[in-house]
Order: sequence, then C-alpha cells, then structure tokens
Amino acid sequence: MTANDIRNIALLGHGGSGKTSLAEQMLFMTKGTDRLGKTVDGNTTCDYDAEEIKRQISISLAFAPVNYKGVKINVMDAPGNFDFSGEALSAIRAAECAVLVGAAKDGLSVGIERSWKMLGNKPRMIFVNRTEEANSNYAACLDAIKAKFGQAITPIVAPVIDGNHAVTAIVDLLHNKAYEVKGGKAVECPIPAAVADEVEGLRAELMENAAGADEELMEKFFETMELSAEDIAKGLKIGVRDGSICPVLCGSAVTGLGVEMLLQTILDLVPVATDMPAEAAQDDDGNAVEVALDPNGPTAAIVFKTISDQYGKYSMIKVVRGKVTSDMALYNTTTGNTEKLGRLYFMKGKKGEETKEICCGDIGAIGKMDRVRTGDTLCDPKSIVKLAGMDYPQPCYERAIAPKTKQEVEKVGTGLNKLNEEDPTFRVTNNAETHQVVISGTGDIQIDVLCAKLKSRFGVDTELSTPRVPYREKIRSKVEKHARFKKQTGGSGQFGDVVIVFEPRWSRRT
Ligand SMILES: Nc1nc2c(ncn2[C@@H]2O[C@H](COP(=O)(O)OP(=O)(O)OP(=O)(O)O)[C@@H](O)[C@H]2O)c(=O)[nH]1
Ligand SMILES: [Mg+2]
Repeated sequence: MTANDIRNIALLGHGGSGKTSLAEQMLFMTKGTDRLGKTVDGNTTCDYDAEEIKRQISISLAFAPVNYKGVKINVMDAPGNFDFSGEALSAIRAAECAVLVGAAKDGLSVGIERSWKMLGNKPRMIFVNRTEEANSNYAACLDAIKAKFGQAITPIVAPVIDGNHAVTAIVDLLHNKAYEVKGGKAVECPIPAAVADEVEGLRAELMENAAGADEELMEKFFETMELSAEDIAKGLKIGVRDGSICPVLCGSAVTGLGVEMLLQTILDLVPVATDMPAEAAQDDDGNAVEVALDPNGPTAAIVFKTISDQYGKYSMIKVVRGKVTSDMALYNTTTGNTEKLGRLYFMKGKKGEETKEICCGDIGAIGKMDRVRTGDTLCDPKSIVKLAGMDYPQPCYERAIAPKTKQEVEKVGTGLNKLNEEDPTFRVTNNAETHQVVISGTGDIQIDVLCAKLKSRFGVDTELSTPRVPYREKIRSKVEKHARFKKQTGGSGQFGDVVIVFEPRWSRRT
C-alpha cells in the first residue's frame, strides 16, 4: 500500500448530526461490517465504549477504515459535543480533509461553524445529512451555509425534494449519476426529469467554480464555455486542496442515500498525504525545519491520539515521512527515549487488526508504548525532528473530586492519571492550600464521564464539589464606610449615597 491508496478524513460537526451513523453506513455499504449498527441500539463500530453506549453520544475519536474501489479511506469519527473538542483536534491533525456533517433541519449549526474555524486552512467538504426526514430543509440549510462561508461553497449535488422538504433522490453533478431510495436502500437510477433543468444550471455553476481554481482550466473554459467531467474534477481537486472550494453534498446516513457519492467524492477530490505541503517542524536544536511528506525519507510520525482502555493501550500515529515497521526502534523527540516498537495495528472501532507496516500517509496504532504520550514525535534516531502536535484548548471548568471512602484517595489519583493518557485535555491538581484534588477540563459532561470511568474501570466511587477558594487574607473585624457621589451635568445631575459594611461571616468573638 502507498499513500496514493489512502485518504484520511475527519468527520466533524454538531452533536447528533449523524457522524457515527455515517461512518457506520460507509462501512456497511463497502462490506466492512455485515450489519448496520445504530447509535440508539449501542451497536455501532465507532461508539463502542460503555459510556458512549449509555449516553448515545460519541466521546472518543474512533476509527473506521473503509475500503472503496481499492482505496482505504481512514474515516475518523469525532464527537460533536464541545466538551470533547480535543478529539476533533486530534482528528484534524491526522486528516488531509474534513467532512463537516450537518443535519438538514438544523440549518447552519454551531458545530459546523466551530469545526470550520478549528480547521484553519485544512481542506474540507460539507455533507448535509438527515435529508430524508420530513421537514428537513436542505435548501434552507444550503442557503445558510452559503451566507456564512461565501464563495467557497460549491454544491456538487442536485437533490429531488418532495412536498415535505425531504430529499428523495440526488444527482451527482460531477459523475452525472443519480441515486434514489428503493426498498429502504439507496440504488442508482436514471436522472429524474424533475431536476433535469436544475442539473444543467448547477453544472454550469460547477464548471465556473472549477475553472476558477486553476488558470489553465480558466483559459480552456473561456475558449469553449465547457469543461469535461475530468477537467471539472481536476479544478475541484485543486480548489479543495488550496481551500478555495468546499464541495457540498447531501444525503442520509440511515437510508444510505448520498453515501456512495460521498465515497466517490472522497476518492476523487480529497488530496493524498504526499500531495500536501511540507509540514512545519523543529530539528533537534529547536530550529524551524520543513518535513516533506516523502515516502522514501527517514521515518517521522506524530502520536495524535492514545486509546487506553480495558482493551489495552494503543498509540495512534500518522506516518508523516518514511514508513513504520514493527521491527524498528524509533527515537521519541519529546522524551528523549528510544522506543523499540512492538505490535502494529490498524484500528476499526475497538478491534485492532495486526500489520507489519504502516506506510507514509497512513494511520495506525502501536501497542503497549508505556512511555509514549499523545503529541509525541517518533522518528528515525539518525534524523531527529519534532513535528507539531495538537494545540488543545485551555481548561475552563473546574470541579473538586474526592472518593466517597477516604482510603481510596490513591485510586482516584492513579485512575485519573491513566484517563489523562486517553484525554490530555483535562488537568489534575492537588491543591495544597485547600487540600482538594481539582480537575480542570472543558465542561461538566467531560468531568461526569471521567467520574463514570473511575467507577467502571477503577472501581472507585467519587463525588464532585465546587472547588474551595484559598483565601490568603481574611477580614478580621467589622469596617463601615460611607461615601457620597455628586455630579452636576446639567438637568437633574447624578447623586449616589453608599454605605458599605465588611465583617467576618463567622466572627470569632474575642
Ligand atoms: N432520520 C435520520 N436520523 C439520523 C441520520 N443520521 C443519524 N441519525 C440519528 O441521529 C442520532 C444521532 O446520530 P449519531 O450518528 O450518533 O450522531 P453523531 O453526529 O455521531 O453524534 P455525536 O457523536 O454525539 O456528535 C441517532 O439517533 C441516529 O440514528 C439520518 O440520516 N437520518
Ligand atoms: Mg458520534
């Protein structure tokens, strides 16, 4: 396998927009699974953790390698909940392109807006999901997306919409193919007459957008006012790579409508890793260097995520240069340790399929790397580089945590330490002044999940409280102040009369 046979995509977007269901449908359609799991039934490939099943939301980034027409599409399913946005950042680090998933009836969701910002200048496309629902509204959703993100927004699909605003069939403008749902399944069909005119109009728009991405194509387009399907794809691919084009598709993760088109679009338009610009990195002395995505160069890989649960510890890597084989010893630039690699895997949900090699541009896992953490660079000891890690958000929410039985304080510490390997976005501090252990994280759901995992994995019951403020000075006696404010600015003027009293709340009477 080479980088050309691989596409890495991150599914991002608002909670509940259907990312996990979409990954599931992609796997199912390509025979990667033999039954279509549902989030509500707790049997999807990507939401396998007990907490995910219980809450019916994704919590951790999960991996679904989808084999389509000989290409491996590494689908990374990120949680939409903002408490877990660190997971989305990990996915963005490893992906060449994001698929922003929106629900048609939500219009422009905050999740899409946030993901759009988080992506910086990374390529992206939008999949408007849940379009088969009555009163979903693809047209209104597209309008809102266009109004927000402007010119880059390029629909590459023409939907057939029924009286309930639901999409019943779609036309893939790039490949001139149509799909409809029959017997609950998406199948190919002739282009519906109802949208024939619209297809022409949209194709003309598409040609213009594609031509705009490349000068040569622009000249061709001006001469003939026509571009071949191949030329349109070429222009779109250039535009996606440089960020001037964001293709929009639509469909349904439940019926599968639009999912085959999405797979084909990923094959055609998502850049392969080796086509991306060199990465900014540092050498051993901290000088800025560039690391080209070169399959023949010395090995360099970034650990962009750690899975550490009852099934074991897996350090997820993206191979940026060279390749990683199981017999290698790689230098960890972050810690200065040399690590003898053991088993390598390709992850699919909770299952790891063993491999001997992870090639340039691919994503895989190294098992049981005790001294390796998320954000570390593993590289050839003869060519040391430090790749850029993830810039996780600063914690903004704090809770004090304590075991229900005092003797279990240590268990809480070790448990949180272990959970921190998996989720590096929270911090634990032992406040010597208040004698409290404080978790600082992104939000209450994140901390609630941590407590649940402490219970299920480490068998310790905990309770949360508001962290105490370590007052370093205290009010010892009663003080009363009186002030008066007068200002004559014409008219009635301003007047204030304030009496303020400070006194200890629990005064120790002496
Ligand atoms: N009708 C309909 N329901 C959908 C579709 N896609 C997902 N759903 C439902 O929407 C709910 C949420 O779907 P998920 O796939 O878990 O959504 P998600 O984006 O992964 O959510 P988070 O992981 O919490 O960010 C589930 O009940 C799905 O069955 C769709 O295309 N049509
Ligand atoms: Mg999900």
